[in-house]
Amino acid sequence: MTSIYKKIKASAKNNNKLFAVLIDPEKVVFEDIYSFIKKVNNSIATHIFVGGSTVEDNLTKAIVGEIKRHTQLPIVLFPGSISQIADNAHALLFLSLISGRNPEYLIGKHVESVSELRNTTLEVIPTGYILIENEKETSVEIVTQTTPISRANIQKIVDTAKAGELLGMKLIYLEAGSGALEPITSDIIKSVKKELNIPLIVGGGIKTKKQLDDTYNSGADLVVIGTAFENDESFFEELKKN
Ligand code: 1GP
Repeated sequence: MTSIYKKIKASAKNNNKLFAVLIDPEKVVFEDIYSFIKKVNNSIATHIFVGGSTVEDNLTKAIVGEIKRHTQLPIVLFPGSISQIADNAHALLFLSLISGRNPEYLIGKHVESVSELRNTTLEVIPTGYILIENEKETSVEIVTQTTPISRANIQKIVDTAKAGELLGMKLIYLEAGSGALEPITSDIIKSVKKELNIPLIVGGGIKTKKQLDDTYNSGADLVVIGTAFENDESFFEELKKN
């Protein structure tokens, strides 16, 4: 099987846009997963991401198991903590929070997670995770005790993304925060994209088809949406497969 990362890379090269629906195990009702995943399957989604800031132990594995019963889409863990490593998913974004200066989220948690990862067949994808300031405090900030980069400081955002690439990370994820009031701006995405040779993921605060299209047109290779579907599943109607 071609690796999930290789496919993301090939898609980015060919300008085939990718779309991930984010499922937070704490926010989904187990019994509703089947009907939700049916909508995901009929949409433009190419990936399902699973993760949240605070998730109780073992819940992720149960949720991934149920999602897998109903879809062929690759399931990628987007973990907020080590307890969200579930060996029944396909891949894991090995996130290093490079916008912050908390060593725990730059390398500490990663070292701790290895004893668990060793026993899985998860495809581990090193990802530079960059939190960009939003008007309200995000759960990532609270949980990680880090400060996001100001949206006005585009050069710092670009330099941070490039440093991640130079360190060998395979993806860069620009994050406005779950439920952000506004998505990451076009200027930021364009400037980062211009300098990067690795695929770019963008997420946080995208609630409309227009915002999604703007995010793609600015240069995002893969866009992640979670909250908009939690608030209103009819949004899937606008994102149906052709
Ligand atoms: C959050 O980027 C993701 O980590 C998605 O954000 O929930 O705002 O869509 P939303």
